[in-house]
Amino acid sequence: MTQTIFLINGPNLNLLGLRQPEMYGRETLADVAQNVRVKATALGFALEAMQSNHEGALVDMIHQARQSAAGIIINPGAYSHTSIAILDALMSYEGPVLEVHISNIHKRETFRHYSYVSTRAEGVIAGFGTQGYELALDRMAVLLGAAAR
Ligand code: CA2
Repeated sequence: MTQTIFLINGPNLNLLGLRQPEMYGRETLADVAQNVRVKATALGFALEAMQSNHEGALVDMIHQARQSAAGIIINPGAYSHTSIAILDALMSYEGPVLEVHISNIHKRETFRHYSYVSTRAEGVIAGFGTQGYELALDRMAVLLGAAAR
């Protein structure tokens, strides 16, 4: 049966490509989902891309992943730095979790240097622009045993 990967984006990432291109690039969130989906299909996975600006809705998506997703690629946005609720939800999820940040959070304000989610994630990508999502998918394929490395 085809395994599904959840691509979850948090608050304000619906504005991708529409504002602050110097920080977050010119690709829209729809472009990102399309690129990752093409790659996922080539690797034999289904992709479900979702985004919310609401912490509880993100928690619900992670709960949904417990039944439906073989792995989670998540950019929790600003909630990375604040949300124990999202961390707890991810703790209840058994599959691999990869965290993506478009910008290099370690080169920015100190309040962005700590991510609760990183304490749960198998791996973290930061500062690779929107390409980071595709790199995370490559890694997810390895973690799920669909690609050798
Ligand atoms: O670098 C990242 O991916 C972040 O997760 C983005 C978050 C920020 O709070 C994190 O510290 C790092 C902010 C997302 C804002 O997204 C926008 C995209 C385009 C235009 C405006 C905001």
